[in-house]
Amino acid sequence: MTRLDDVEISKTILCTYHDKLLDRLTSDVIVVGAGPSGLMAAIILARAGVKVTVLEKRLTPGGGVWGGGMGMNVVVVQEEAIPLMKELGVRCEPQENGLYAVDSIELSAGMCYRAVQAGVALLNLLTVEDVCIRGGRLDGVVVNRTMISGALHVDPIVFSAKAVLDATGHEAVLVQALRKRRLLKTDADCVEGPMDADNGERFVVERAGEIFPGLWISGMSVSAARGGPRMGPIFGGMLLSGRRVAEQISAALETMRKNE
Ligand code: 48H
Repeated sequence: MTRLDDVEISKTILCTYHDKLLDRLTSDVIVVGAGPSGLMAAIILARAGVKVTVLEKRLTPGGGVWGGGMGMNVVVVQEEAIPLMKELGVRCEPQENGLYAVDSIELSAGMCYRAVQAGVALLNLLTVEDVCIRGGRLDGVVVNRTMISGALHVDPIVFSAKAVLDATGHEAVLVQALRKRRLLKTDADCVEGPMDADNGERFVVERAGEIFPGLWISGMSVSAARGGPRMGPIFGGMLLSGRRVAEQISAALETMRKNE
């Protein structure tokens, strides 16, 4: 057996994490929130060679997928999301009603695995507290350790990016940071609507997009920001919303490259 030196173990963690953190202070894309829509967007962008950093406040990435419906660890997806599930390598069990049942542990863990394998830096236990705006464009986020955020008077640090995705689900944290300063001109009074799976799923896909220069929204952030219906434990719309926003961000990065 290798002789184990306790300090060397600590040093390995410190050096590796320090290098990763330093490298990720600047990214092409920051995704805030490692739920299904944010992870889907991150995977697609990273597979296309984009430098993507995901910031997640909890210990465990995966967002609302882990809990399935009412804590029963199964989620539902619809036909349109099956190609994405195949790309993720996550198994779906077809049902007689045309829906598919998915093990929520396989989906959450599978998305995290695919993201990291694609080159995404997934930094957990970091809470995004605020936004940076320069020249009318959102170009970074203000971050603190989750254990510190809101508990201790310790100043945060900044991560910058060419594009930022608010994938924080029901909380829509970055949208709310803009709203409280009255910086969002549209949808100022919108709140998430009551349950309606069919329209809710359509809404989060169709209305995903750039809501402020430099800031995109996907998944439940779309419902919260633009007043769409909630949809309960069906997750195809979250994945498709993430894909849609990844395509838009990809096109925006391409335009930025041409104008550089
Ligand atoms: C860093 C943060 C912060 C912060 C939050 O809730 P999510 O799973 O989000 P989506 O939109 O990908 O998926 C929504 C889905 O899970 C859901 O809730 C559905 C379908 N509900 C339907 C219904 O009717 O209720 O993930 C958001 C992630 C979580 O992991 C949070 O911990 C994280 O964002 N997060 N990360 N800084 N300030 N706030």
